[in-house]
Amino acid sequence: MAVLDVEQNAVVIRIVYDGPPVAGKTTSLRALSASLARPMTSPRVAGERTLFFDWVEYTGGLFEGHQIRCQIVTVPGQTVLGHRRRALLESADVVVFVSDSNQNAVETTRAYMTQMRAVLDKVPGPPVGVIVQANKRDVPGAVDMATLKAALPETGVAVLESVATSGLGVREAFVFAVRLALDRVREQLRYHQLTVKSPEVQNSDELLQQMEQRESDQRVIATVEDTHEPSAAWSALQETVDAELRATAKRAAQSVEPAIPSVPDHNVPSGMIWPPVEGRVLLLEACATSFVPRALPNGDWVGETPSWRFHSPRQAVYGDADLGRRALIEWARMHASGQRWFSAPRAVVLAASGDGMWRLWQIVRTEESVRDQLVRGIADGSPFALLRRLLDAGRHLLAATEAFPLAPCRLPITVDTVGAPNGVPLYIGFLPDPFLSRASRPISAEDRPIVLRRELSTLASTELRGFDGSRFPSVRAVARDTDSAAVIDAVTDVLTDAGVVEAAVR
Ligand SMILES: Nc1nc2c(ncn2[C@@H]2O[C@H](COP(=O)(O)OP(=O)(O)OP(=O)(O)O)[C@@H](O)[C@H]2O)c(=O)[nH]1
Ligand SMILES: [Mg+2]
Repeated sequence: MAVLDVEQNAVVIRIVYDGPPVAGKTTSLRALSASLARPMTSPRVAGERTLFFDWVEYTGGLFEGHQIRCQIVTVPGQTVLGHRRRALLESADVVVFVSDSNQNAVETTRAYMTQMRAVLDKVPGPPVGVIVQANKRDVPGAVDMATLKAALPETGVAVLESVATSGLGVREAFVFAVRLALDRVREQLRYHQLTVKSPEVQNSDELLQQMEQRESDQRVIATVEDTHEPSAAWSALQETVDAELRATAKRAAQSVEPAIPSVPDHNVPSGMIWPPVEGRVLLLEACATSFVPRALPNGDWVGETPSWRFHSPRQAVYGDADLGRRALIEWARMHASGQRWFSAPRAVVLAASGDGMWRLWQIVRTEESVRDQLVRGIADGSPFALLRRLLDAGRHLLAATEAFPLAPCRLPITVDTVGAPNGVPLYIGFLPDPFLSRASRPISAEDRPIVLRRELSTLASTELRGFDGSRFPSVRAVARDTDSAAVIDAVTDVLTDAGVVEAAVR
């Protein structure tokens, strides 16, 4: 969006600070604002979280006789605000991608950078430059730079280290970014692509106004489109926040910060649970036994009650209820569109987390996995029956490699995430965050046996250890006509590798 403002004799460029949630974009801009001695404005923040952007304006230096005016903005990192992030990225002349050095942020960093690249690739004109500002280098256990670089989805990108809280490295990244932006402007000049006009927005207020206007235009379009697919569940989900919700929000805002998030219960306000009616019934049952959630190493929260499992991704936390509800709608949409592939019942709930924030939980009934089925076989079956179960496991896994790639998002095919409650393979694990999930992709006929062998070997090496090979019949003696050759071969090879059957008994 660089423009040549002839009236002001200035080239106006936009430098966008992008990156995963809480990576330190706002903190970087705050440090830069201090270093440049220019004020930072942050409209409509929710606590520490950016909702729209932070803004700093800086004029300094000359380019071809024109002053260089920099509009420096951060994006909001929360996944649910992806539409605002995208709009700002589309306006960038250069991006400072702020990454987080915490071990558990590597996956998100990677996903965010891939998303950023997809947006930038569509920006018309010369390529938009990117510099990675590897932030939080001071945190204990920070991933080393080589690992961090290797985890980035693109190679050859400039990376500078920073500690935004102390300002270290922030100004250097900014100076480099301005250079990249001016390289782009020079290309635009060369090909007569540089627009000569005053910039669309002159200050933070105007940018906010522009973004709000665009969003309200899009809502009108979305409302018109929505009327084509009326559904009681959807309209119930989208009903406005009622007094009940406001009361809960107030209670949540008053409570003190707990280390462990509060868990949902069946009294959550309406509009905060999907599916609206069955979901509440499910919650009543699932939460009949209380549980204390525990954090996984990646920062996600999980919990179990006798027949139910709960999961809340690290990043699925929202500063206000409306944002959470927006995310809930995306989660619900994904659940609804993939019912053919997912075990049921399932629910998604937005619950006050106890610290004034809101957290999304998904709740799944515990189903027997391919691994569980085999383990049950070990406990009560003969070697013959056990082998039969291994062949069944292979059949379900192979069927999953054919069926799951048709689901609306990529689903991991493992002995723990595939089950066959009614003889048909279903995904029994937790769904990925729809804002971060990857598109499903077909698994080729050559790759399917590879997945099959990988998962069967996992089963053999963990569950069949200690079995005496001499007790096993040959795989062919147990196989039925309905077992495919791919499964029979895979089971035979895996058992032979595990030393459970002799190669000779094939
Ligand atoms: N230790 C350490 N903490 C940092 C650093 N940079 C930022 N933080 C902390 O990380 C937290 C999040 O920082 P923000 O700057 O608000 O993150 P953000 O990327 O703007 O987050 P969103 O706006 O929600 O996307 C704050 O508590 C910061 O103090 C750093 O270099 N080192
Ligand atoms: Mg921020």
